[in-house]
Amino acid sequence: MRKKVTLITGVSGEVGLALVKSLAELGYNNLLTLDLRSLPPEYNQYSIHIQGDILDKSLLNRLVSEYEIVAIFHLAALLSTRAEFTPVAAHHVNVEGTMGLLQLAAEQSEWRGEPVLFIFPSSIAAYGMPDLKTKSQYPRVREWEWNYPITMYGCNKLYCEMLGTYFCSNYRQLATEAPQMLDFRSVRFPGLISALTVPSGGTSDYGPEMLHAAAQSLPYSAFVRPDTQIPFMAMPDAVNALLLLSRAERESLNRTVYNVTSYSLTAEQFREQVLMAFPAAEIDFKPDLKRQKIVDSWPADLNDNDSRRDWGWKPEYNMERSFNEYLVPNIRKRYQV
Ligand code: AKB
Repeated sequence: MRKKVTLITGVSGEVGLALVKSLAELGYNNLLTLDLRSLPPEYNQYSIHIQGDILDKSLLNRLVSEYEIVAIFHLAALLSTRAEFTPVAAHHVNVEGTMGLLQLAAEQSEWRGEPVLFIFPSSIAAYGMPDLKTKSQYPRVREWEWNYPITMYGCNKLYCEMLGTYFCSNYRQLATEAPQMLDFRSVRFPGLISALTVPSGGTSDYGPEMLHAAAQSLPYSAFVRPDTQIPFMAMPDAVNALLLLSRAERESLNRTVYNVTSYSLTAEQFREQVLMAFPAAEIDFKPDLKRQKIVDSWPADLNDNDSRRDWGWKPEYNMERSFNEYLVPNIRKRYQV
């Protein structure tokens, strides 16, 4: 008999490393992880790790022949800034990679006679505010508003949310009597901040980069204007959101895609928080016009009422707790300052 496993793709990224550790600590002893990179040695205890590409069909076929995949956390993606430099590669990974996994999950669901759970982190990048005036007029956007992304990554995320919803509700059902194929659930994250890892390839990275630079006494120039405002979330809340959504009763979910957020602040307010912890930090602002345009198109905040109502979402880290109890102490430990 094949071993039942929960598959995590993109595990070597920021969310993946935090998620695999949390799942293992919660007693998930059946984790199968997949990434182009190897896992840092201290993470090897948490999963059976396969180094490989989600676009490699023969690898996915091999996994299915060896394991019964009951749930998938599909985290592998090229983020917003990186995707603008390599849009075709981003489309391959972000869209075709997701399509391949949705198909795998649909086939597994049919074979098992029970839907595979498919958790898909999406992003504020799925939104596109046309200008700063509109951004300030609509500060807390709902899931269905302003879905006009201006980046390849944002387009990819929005389309894959729709693909997942289609696989969940309509795939082959209009043509056959096929049962529900898979149980697709997605959260749109704001900018995430981890104390343990430094992001790369994203456009919300100026926040965490500021903090990690300050802790290492390195000068830092943020690539946005001081008044730039987007929502952020500490990594433990992001992991908690994925876990809560994955454990919610299907019947209580009224949507397939949910906003989640924690606190919204400007780049200047972010700098002030960093300076409270590291008063000697040298932080200035040198906006990069292209990256600025991307962040300006993202909403200043998200309305996550539906997540709160349907599956009990509530961030544990507001801005103060996030900096004082999670980010600053752990970053000090990390850089021994
Ligand atoms: C990025 O900046 O691309 C990501 C995101 C907001 O999805 N951090």
